[in-house]
Amino acid sequence: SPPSQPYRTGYHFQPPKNWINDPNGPMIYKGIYHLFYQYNPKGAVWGNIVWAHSTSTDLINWTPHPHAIYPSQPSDHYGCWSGSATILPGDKPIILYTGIIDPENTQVQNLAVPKNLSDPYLREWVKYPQNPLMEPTIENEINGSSFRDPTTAWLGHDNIWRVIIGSKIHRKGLAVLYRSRDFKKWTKAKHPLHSAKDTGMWECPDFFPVSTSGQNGVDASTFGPNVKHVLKASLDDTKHEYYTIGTYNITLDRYFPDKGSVDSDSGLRYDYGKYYASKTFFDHEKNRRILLGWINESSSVADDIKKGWAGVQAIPRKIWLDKSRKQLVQWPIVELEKQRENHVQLPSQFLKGGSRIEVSGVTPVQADVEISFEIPDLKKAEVFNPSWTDPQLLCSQKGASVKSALGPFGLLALASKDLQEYTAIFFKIFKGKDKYVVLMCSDQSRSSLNDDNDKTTYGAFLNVDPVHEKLSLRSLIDHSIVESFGGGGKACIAARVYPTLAIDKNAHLYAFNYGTEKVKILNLNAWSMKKAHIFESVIEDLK
Ligand code: DQQ
Repeated sequence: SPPSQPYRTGYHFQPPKNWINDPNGPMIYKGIYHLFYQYNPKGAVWGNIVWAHSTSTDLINWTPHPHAIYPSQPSDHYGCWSGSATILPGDKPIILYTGIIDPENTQVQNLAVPKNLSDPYLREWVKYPQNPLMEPTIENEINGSSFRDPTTAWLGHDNIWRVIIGSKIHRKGLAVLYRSRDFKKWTKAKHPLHSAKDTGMWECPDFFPVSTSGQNGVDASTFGPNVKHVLKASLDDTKHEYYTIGTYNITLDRYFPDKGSVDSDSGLRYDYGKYYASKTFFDHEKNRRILLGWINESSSVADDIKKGWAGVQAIPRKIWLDKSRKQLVQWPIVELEKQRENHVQLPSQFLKGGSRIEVSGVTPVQADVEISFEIPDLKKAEVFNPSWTDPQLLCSQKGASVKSALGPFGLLALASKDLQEYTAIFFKIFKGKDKYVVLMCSDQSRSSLNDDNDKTTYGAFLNVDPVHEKLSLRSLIDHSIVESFGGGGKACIAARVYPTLAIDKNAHLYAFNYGTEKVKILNLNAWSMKKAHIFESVIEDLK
């Protein structure tokens, strides 16, 4: 008999039931990773928001704890929205979060500290009795319904803490800056750290330094010539996240995006699929910066209510500055590889135009697949039209079924035997004016026979030179998730899919090439993924 819950994940984080959204306050404390997240204890749709809490030693297997932060003061009576943790000197974690104070969703910023620092699980949190610390007023010109999501704070050489809060004035999105000496009395700076016209409300901003050499992360309070800074905003209007790379001038307390780095709808994204309200933290034990993000459903609200849950967390990604210094690179944390089993490797081989090979020996619904290609003859590539500026549009017009010379080639995930259903993750290569253009797509249009799902196709341009570099793709397949990394993490696309046939033992995995020219598979490695221990114990009263 078919499984009653075919879309529940095997190794992506999700609670047993109900709605989840943004990751909150991620940190490492005494060797334990903490994930808090927006959670509705009462149902599978957004509402009644509290901070649920889980801890882990590997960011993959998680132990649930009682809710950490929930309405208990006038300053958060109507909800405990997103926020961040900062580790104060002396290894003292502190949380800033947004409290909702009335039915109109007026927003203020609150503080909470662990009750007992000797508990590595930080199970109990105490709110500052004088909350809120920051509130909207006429004088400070903050709109009370657009004032939320404090970041991790950073400390200047002047011993003053800084934090930014997402906001907007009319259509201008902004990162409001506050300063404090003691983390309790905060003063709004005259200028925002940064703003951009016509971007609407900036939710869940994130601001952090990245090293200009290598993949190591650095602490939030690192400045100087060896780092660049990154500013990310989650745009409420489009539910897409954009980031820029730039320079932080600490004297002016302002951020200047590099030329060519645009913070508007044409800018860089962490993920070109479904991925939102993300947040990074510095893992000082492993010297890396880790990115967490929420992957929402693409199913209908009625289906979410029927299945009793909605929302998952993406696999945590290590994040660093690319050698070009023009973009970030992301890769699933190395700990994920412990979940791998049943390794299958295919010999290097040519994949003729219009052909497909099945990858057997792994469980196609719960797998990790890495494939890399080499293109024997690039000369035949279709000519790129410079008016093609929108990769998502290009991927939807030139989906998996539209062949060109070089591509589509890639993977067919969660495919039914007769290919009535599949999700295609693939590349197409075009000949541009002075270089080749690589397009990466995740085509969900045939992912399910159920048309109630949002089956939008996603796409990104991939900054890889197919003349000198191999073209690689890694996809993390997990029942209703296909999370893909192109070019070693230069473009990422997370997708949600809900097959009706390609579930459980009836799903298949293929490598394919529907272009007219042959491509060479250099490597294909696939693994089944072990089920992670996430909420396996019976959860009694979480509160
Ligand atoms: N989710 C939270 C807000 C945030 C939004 C509420 C982003 O704090 O702006 O659940 O998804």
